Amino acid sequence: MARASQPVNLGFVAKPGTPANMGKMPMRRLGHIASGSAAGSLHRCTRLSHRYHTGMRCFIAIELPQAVHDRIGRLQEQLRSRIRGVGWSRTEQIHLTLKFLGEVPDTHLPRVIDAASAVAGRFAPMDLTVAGTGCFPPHGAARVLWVGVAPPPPELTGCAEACEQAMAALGFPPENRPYHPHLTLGRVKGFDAGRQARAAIEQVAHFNAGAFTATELVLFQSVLQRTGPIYTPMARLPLGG
Ligand code: 2AM
Repeated sequence: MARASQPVNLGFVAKPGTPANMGKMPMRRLGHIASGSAAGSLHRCTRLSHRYHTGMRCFIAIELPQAVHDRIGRLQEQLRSRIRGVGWSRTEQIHLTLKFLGEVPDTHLPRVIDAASAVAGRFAPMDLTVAGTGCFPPHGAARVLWVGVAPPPPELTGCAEACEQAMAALGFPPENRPYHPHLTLGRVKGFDAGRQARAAIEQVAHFNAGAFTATELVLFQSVLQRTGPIYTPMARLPLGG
């Protein structure tokens, strides 16, 4: 996946001695953001940010239904027995990212939610088929193993581009690579494992986890931990308004 080459700089300055990651902030303080309307929570959020000067690492994604997770879990099990040296994504956390934001200051969170909500409202629910497998980079030793969306419908790409533009308007740097919808199965550690992984992933290119209708975008918080990232939904943004 394309990576933002620069950290987001929106004029956010962490207060000395305060954690720069809102993941360490008690969740009850974030409750209104997750459940309330974005516009309604702006004032309260701004007040909070004056107190904490914190932010959170965020991305916009589509969640997968349980049946798709279950089939992806079985694929991971199958691959796990064939490839060593892969850090496997937690199955239940696998998602389809539309836009990675990086660090979002508290003060910007309501604006991010409003902008993402407006984008979601412009797109109808979309039928997605989770199928096909591949690796990043496309040649040589694999570093990221993924399951694809086949074929990616134009609405999905359009929605990702609209998220990109809406977030760029808020000051987030745009991705410099084309959007490639994928669900990360795992990350490969080491060159030999990368070659072995590519061969194994090619053998399951026919994989199909089924179709579902996406009805919302989700703004996730990502907290990086030694045991792997923890993703928490912060706002649910219905497609089609
Ligand atoms: P990936 O699985 O291909 O790494 C949370 O990290 C989500 O945002 C993941 O789906 C991840 O995609 C995606 N993402 C995109 N750009 C990222 C970046 N620069 N850093 C971390 N995650 C990124």
